[in-house]
Amino acid sequence: MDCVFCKIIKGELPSCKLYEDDTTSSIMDIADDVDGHILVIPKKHFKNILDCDSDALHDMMDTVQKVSRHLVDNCGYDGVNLLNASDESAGQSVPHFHIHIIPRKRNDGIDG
Ligand code: DGP
Repeated sequence: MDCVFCKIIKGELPSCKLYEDDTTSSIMDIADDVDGHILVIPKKHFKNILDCDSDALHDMMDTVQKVSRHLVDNCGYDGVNLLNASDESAGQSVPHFHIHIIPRKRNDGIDG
């Protein structure tokens, strides 16, 4: 399948990987928009949250919490925003389920 995130997970494309376990991978987003923008991705291909099974969803949220805790406990951030776009109608540009983690600091000036 011609899926950019499947290729990253298989090691066929490079990525800056921050955390990995049996079912998920966490990488830096390629977009140079905000510091520390991370994507959490299931290793199994699902188009988005609408077709993700409950085991994979549980594993994804577990990883999202782990990575978020790490950012707050060890990297000087105060909180996080989580973002998911499911379906092109919602702005999804990569059709492999992923959750964005945007690390936040008090008064960092980022909208949202
Ligand atoms: P979304 O628009 O919600 O589907 O987010 C897709 C994100 O994926 C977007 O922020 C940019 C990121 N992205 C696209 N291609 C690559 C890639 O090859 N490597 C990495 N690390 N991120 C990518």
